[in-house]
Parts: sequence; structure tokens; C-alpha cells
Amino acid sequence: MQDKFIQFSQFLSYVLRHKPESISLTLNTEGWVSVDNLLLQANRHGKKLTREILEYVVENNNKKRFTFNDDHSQIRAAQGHSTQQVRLNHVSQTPPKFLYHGTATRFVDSIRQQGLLAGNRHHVHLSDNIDTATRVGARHGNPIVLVIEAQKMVELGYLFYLSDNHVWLTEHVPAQFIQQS
Ligand code: HQG
Repeated sequence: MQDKFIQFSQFLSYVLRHKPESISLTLNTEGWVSVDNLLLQANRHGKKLTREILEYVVENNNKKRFTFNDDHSQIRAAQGHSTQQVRLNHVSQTPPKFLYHGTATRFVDSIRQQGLLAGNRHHVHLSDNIDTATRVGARHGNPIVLVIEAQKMVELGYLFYLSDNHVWLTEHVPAQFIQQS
């Protein structure tokens, strides 16, 4: 994607996940906002976002971070929210036996003590494949992939959710479910 579109994508992440109020937007609890209102408020706040640019960014975003409803009158971020306006009412799903979490080696000691914490986000983010987890971990430094015993967690009543863009989410992964490598 050209730089211009990456900037719009980052802007959308900011307003649809973290700070909708920065451009006077209110998201519903499922994260949706009307496209007309998003375009209006973005332009009022100096971002020359058009419907065409929005369609392009949603379609070409490398991680499918944004989702339109059927008639493209509404949009939301698929996951990664920190704003308190949103409480995604995901339906819980059964994950594969193992899920993967990519992180940086410097976090591992702390993770092995505390388990995986959601931090600023609403959930811990997990992948169903090692490649994706490695890429996620590399964002933070020297990557390492932790193997999560998802099926064991389910058997003990922990809930998992699958986002629109196929990220597995859960609230907390206690250390006992992280395999020793
Ligand atoms: C680490 C991207 C110390 C955790 C990706 C991670 C993902 C701990 C960092 C999505 C810890 C948080 C999420 C503990 C967790 N002690 N460190 N107890 N528990 N951590 O960015 O999972 O580009 O909030 O390992 O593709 O890296 O936003 O989470 O390294 O799907 O669409 O704390 O973000 O997607 O970092 O990434 P993040 P993440 P987007």
C-alpha cells in the first residue's frame, strides 16, 4: 500500500480502536459507526478521507483490520480495541488444540510468571499458526513463539473468541497453559 493509504489505515485504527472521541465519534458497543458520520467527522478534523479511499483501505489492509457491514453503511475495527465505548459481544468458539502467541524474548520471564496479560487491549491475541505469531512477536524485538494449550483451557471453562479477521482472543492465559519449550 502507498504511504498515503498507510496513513489513512493508521488513522482508522486510532479512531475505531482507541480514541473515537478525538474526532467526535461515538462507537456502539459492538464497535460499529456509520460510514457517513466517520467521513463527516474525519473531514471536519482535517483528514481528507473519501468513501473511495475507505473502500480501498478496508479491502487492501494487510491484516483485514476493518470490517464493513453488508451494505457498507457501517464500519468497525475487527479487533484490538482499547476504547471503553466498545465491548465486543463475540460468540465464544472452540479453538484448535494449540494456539500460538508471538512475543519478544525479553518478555518471556515475566510471561512465565504472570501468564499472558491483555495489557491495554481488551484481550490477549493468539494465532492459529506459527508464522503469524512470529510476525506479531517480531514487532516487539527478537521474536519467540509460545505454545498455548487452548484445548486444556476450554476444558477448564476459559472462553475463546474469533475476531472478524481470524485472531483468537481470550482474556488471560495463566502460565500453567503455556508449554515449556
Ligand atoms: C506482552 C497486532 C510481559 C505480549 C498483532 C506482547 C496482534 C507481556 C505485549 C495484535 C505479558 C503486548 C496484538 C506479561 C503479555 N509480561 N509482557 N505478563 N503478557 N505481554 O501489541 O499480542 O497491527 O498489545 O507478549 O498482529 O503483540 O494491531 O499485543 O508482546 O494481532 O492489527 O505484551 O496487534 O495487530 O503487545 O499484538 P500488544 P500483541 P494490529
